[in-house]
Amino acid sequence: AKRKPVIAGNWKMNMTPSKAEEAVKETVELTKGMDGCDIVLCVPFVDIRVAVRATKDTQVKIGAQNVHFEKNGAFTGEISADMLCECGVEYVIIGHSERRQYFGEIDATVNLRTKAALKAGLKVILCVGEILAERQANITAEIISMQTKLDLAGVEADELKNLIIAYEPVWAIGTGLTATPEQADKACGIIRNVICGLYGKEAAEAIIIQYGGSMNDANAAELLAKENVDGGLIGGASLVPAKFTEIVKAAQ
Ligand code: 3PY
Repeated sequence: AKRKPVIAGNWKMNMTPSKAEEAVKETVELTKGMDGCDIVLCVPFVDIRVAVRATKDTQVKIGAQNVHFEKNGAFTGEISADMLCECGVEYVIIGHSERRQYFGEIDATVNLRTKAALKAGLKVILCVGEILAERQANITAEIISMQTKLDLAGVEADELKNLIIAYEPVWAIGTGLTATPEQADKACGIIRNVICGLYGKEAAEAIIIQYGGSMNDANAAELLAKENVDGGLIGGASLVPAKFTEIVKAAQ
């Protein structure tokens, strides 16, 4: 690949801090020396402290799975970008389909979160993707183009270096279904074209676009081999350090 891939685990709501510490340490051990891709683990908020400690001065970086868009204030239960930064978090997932599906996330709030996180210096993993009915209605390109444009409204060109887009077809998330390498490549290419239209050719060639949706140790290599697929956002398989390591290995 022309671009250095980014392999990111999305632990979702799994792992208490004690289990997290073990899994992070094991992942650090197993992936030692694998510097052909960037390696990130996006963990639950309460696991951040142990995860950051266990990855200090290692090749593994820590991310969160959401962030609020206001700087601070009366937002009970929320976590700000400044809080994440001070805890040593470098990445944050924004707009995951589970948040869109279960927690009322819409493109307008994804956009606010993205701008706030980038302003604070976090690296954003922005998730877009069509649902099954949209794919069946043949409007995948329209949906992911629209999401990308709405989610990035007002994001400056010089902030793009800290932006990763994850193409996550919703029908492939937590279902065991995976997009074919061709489907993944095509969708990532569509997103790259949108970036080209918004920010120009150079930006489009530089941006990391991941595939996510049941990527695992068995299917990672063929997905990552595709021109437009620059890494993965990995759900279930990222909870098992040996499996996650196989995916990292496939990205070397
Ligand atoms: C999955 O693989 O299920 C994901 O949602 C990754 O974010």
